[in-house]
Amino acid sequence: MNLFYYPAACSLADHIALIETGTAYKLLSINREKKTEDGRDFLSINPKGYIPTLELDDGTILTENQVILNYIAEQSGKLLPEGGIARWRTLEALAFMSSEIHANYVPFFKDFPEPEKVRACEKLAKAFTILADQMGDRKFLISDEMTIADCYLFWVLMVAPRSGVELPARLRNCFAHMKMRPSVIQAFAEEGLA
Ligand SMILES: N[C@@H](CCC(=O)N[C@@H](CS)C(=O)NCC(=O)O)C(=O)O
Repeated sequence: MNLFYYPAACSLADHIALIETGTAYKLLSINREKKTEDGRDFLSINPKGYIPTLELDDGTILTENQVILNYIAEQSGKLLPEGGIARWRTLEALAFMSSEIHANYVPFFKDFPEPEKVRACEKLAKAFTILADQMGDRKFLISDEMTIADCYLFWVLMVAPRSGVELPARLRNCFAHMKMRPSVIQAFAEEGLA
């Protein structure tokens, strides 16, 4: 399968999940003109025009980070608790990070007016506190085992400094230990990140 990505963008979560689960994949970047690395028109592949976009071996296209992460987990049988409340907490955390954190990064990515940035900072600070409280003393967000929520969490924490919001210590520590995982080191190398 092909993962369309921009270096250091939210597709990094899916990239890490692919490596963690041992799934075979090919990375394809997209340039400013929305041409893919293998010379195709990206908008004809995904009219939404954004990444992550997953192209399955039969040509099927999947979009939306939460869905792609779920697909990778379901296909591999890894990174998603099989049942019980932990499974729902994982999905809940993905939805929370997407709508309450990722969406509130937009004012910083697109340089919105200051009042919108201030409002976003307030929401982000609250959301980070909620995640840190939820994490408690566990190694990862949901349990001591890594899940797809942690793949997304890693990217969310990596980007947090752009907002200027200080991360709670638990999240800073989680980011530091995840950064040393072989999957993260490999993903950074493959995306050409420092
Ligand atoms: N709703 C999408 C949003 C994905 C998204 O925001 N992707 C950004 C990168 S982090 C992107 O491709 N932006 C480029 C654009 O919108 O042209 C998801 O959750 O997957």
